[in-house]
Amino acid sequence: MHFYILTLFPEMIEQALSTSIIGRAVQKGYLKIHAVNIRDYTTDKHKKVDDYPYGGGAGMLMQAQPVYDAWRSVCAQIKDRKIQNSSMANSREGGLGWSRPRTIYLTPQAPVFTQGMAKELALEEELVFLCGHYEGVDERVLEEIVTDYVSIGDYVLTGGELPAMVMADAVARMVPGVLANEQSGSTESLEGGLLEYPQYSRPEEWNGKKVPPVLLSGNHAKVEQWRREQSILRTKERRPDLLAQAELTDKERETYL
Ligand code: 6GU
Repeated sequence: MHFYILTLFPEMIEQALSTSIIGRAVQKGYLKIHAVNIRDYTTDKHKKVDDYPYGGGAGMLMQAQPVYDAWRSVCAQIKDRKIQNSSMANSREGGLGWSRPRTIYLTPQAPVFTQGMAKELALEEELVFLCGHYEGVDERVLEEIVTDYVSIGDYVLTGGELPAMVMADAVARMVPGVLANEQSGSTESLEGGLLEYPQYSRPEEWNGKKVPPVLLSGNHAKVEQWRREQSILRTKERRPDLLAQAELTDKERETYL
């Protein structure tokens, strides 16, 4: 899967996404991260990419031209790669029409990102993220290129880079092969709308605290039952708002809620 991240701070992206699990997935060829510097596309002789908002107000806006030209360049790269990969003869589009890539603008003025969205976006062959800075981006270029507006939560950040990296990480780990253990992509927190159960490793006793005995019992069914109960109780305690949507049996609702 290809991630194209349009930003004024490409080093920030390259640094973060070259580390740990995502970095390993890039090295193994499951993911490719393209950090695209919007400033490289400005036609301004002083390399300017921002200007004052019409009508006045605080701060500067990113101008339409460099953003649009950077995006067009990414679209051309995607198209070239598709032509290379598909023999022109049996390509459905005959090498002509190409649908525009999914293009996500990171903004607090949008629906909040969820695990469900991460799963859905992981089915795409390529994703384009536009990171705004300053007070935002000229509305006209957003209208032209953006397919999805996404926020990562109800608070304000200084730019879209951290949200883009949050989304890229969450999407990437749903791409087959990225996680070493395929199971961990699905049985974790938020699957079935419940939080994950507590976990323990060696030693059996630490700081006067013992590992719950059921986990040492070797009884698989009992362990699963205990984990399920812990998930429900933890969700009730920490995120009661999730319980309405959670997949619980009638018996579980009766027993725990
Ligand atoms: Cl997606 N962008 C910015 N700039 N701030 C945010 C956000 C996004 N989500 C929450 N705060």
